[in-house]
Amino acid sequence: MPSYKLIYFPVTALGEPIRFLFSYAGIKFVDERFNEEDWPKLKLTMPFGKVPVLEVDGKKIDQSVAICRYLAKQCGLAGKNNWESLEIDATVDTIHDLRANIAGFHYESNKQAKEEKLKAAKETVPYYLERLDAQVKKNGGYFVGGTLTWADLTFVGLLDYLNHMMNEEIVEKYENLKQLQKKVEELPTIKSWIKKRPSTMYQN
Ligand SMILES: N[C@@H](CCC(=O)N[C@@H](CS)C(=O)NCC(=O)O)C(=O)O
Repeated sequence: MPSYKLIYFPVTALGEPIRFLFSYAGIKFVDERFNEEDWPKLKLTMPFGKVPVLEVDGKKIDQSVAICRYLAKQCGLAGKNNWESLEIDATVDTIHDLRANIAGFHYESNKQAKEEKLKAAKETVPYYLERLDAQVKKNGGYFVGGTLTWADLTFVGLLDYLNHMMNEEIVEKYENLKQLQKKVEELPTIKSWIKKRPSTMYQN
């Protein structure tokens, strides 16, 4: 088994689906969280100046979604066939489209532009959530194939960050997504990770 070190800010956000996957798979990893003030110097050492970055036996690799896919393949969460793998990839990309939409508003510094982006997000977010909720309903309580995949861990892993940015519980009105969240958070390995993980500004 290679040695793994995950390097990220001391928050959940893009790091958390990766941490969920390590925990689910029972793979040991070093959860390296650096202080904000160390970032400018550390940034120079990252492949594309961004994190999360995973070190695998000392080799650095970036892109959180690619890292999740790599881990999911190792623990049987990447679909039963090529079609399911494609469906999972598409779902994860959709979840990140939703995240980008919310982040576009949250990180906007111009007051007027922020208000406009919030107004747009108030329409776009339900558009995505209705469809994601219907997808879970249609697929027996999970996003793809009637069983747990890394799309489910991605969504639930990112949820507190999305809630933080929207300043509300975004799945509150979506029964199937709510049940999915509950199911994932109650998986014994995820439950024990959530219990032991360091507290961050995005956690409930
Ligand atoms: N597509 C990349 C996005 C990475 C990214 O935008 N990371 C942000 C933190 S969430 C970052 O490194 N920001 C600091 C910077 O750009 O200096 C991924 O999913 O890993």
